[in-house]
Amino acid sequence: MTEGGERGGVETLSREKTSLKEPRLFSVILLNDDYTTMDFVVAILESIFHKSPAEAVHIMLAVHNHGRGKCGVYPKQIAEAKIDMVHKRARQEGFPLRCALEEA
Ligand code: TYC
Repeated sequence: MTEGGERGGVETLSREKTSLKEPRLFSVILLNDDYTTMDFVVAILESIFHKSPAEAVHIMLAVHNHGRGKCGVYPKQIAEAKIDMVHKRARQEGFPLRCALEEA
């Protein structure tokens, strides 16, 4: 609330409008390939996406069997940073593992 002014003894007050928007959310989608090892994918899901060992195996097998699977949902910058980390780690190990970004 901010003070407006005073006219004839009547004080007018004006309220500033604040509109807070929820951040847009994005899914990180893991893609299957024929060369990345299952163990490496599980390690990525545990270390970068903080999945439990059981969840990580479940997601890895879903990707292996269906071609793609969701690793998590994040604000855009965080999702992009995680994708960069996956691609960098995969490149370092010589695997073609890829992730995609999808608006949730
Ligand atoms: N299809 C791979 C294999 O048979 C395993 C794999 C799973 C690779 C998930 C990528 O996102 C992936 N070794």
